[in-house]
Amino acid sequence: PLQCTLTGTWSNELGSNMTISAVNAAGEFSGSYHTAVTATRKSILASPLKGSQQRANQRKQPTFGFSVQWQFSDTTTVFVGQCFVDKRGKEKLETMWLLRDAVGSRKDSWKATRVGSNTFTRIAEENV
Ligand code: B9F
Repeated sequence: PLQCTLTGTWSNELGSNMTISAVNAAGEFSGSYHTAVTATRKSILASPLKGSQQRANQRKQPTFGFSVQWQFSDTTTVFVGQCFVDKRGKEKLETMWLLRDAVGSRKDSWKATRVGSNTFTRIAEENV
């Protein structure tokens, strides 16, 4: 496509998958995130995501943000990024994320946030 749309199923370099359902006129969307990694023994559960994209359908390469409430831990991740379309029409989501851990007290707050980046590419629904 010439224009990047977030709707669909995406996969990142960690092997995590997310599915974003329709983006509404206000640019808001929701979906489901299935992380491939967790760093604990707890079993992974698909977790809801909610976000919005800037000026949906007016920008070729829109910026967006969304948050994920993990269903198997007390933590939250927010992602912020931009959708790019290369000259072959292939879309990539370049993102950075912050993962907030739940710590017991304010004195432990300094160590509660992790940061990283992920690149997502679109995958066919049947590969999920
Ligand atoms: O691993 C996280 C978690 C929180 C408390 C125990 C486990 C939840 C899943 C986060 C998944 C991250 C990565 N997956 C992905 O696709 S979100 C950003 C990355 N992109 C141990 C203590 C705190 C974190 C790990 Fe935990």
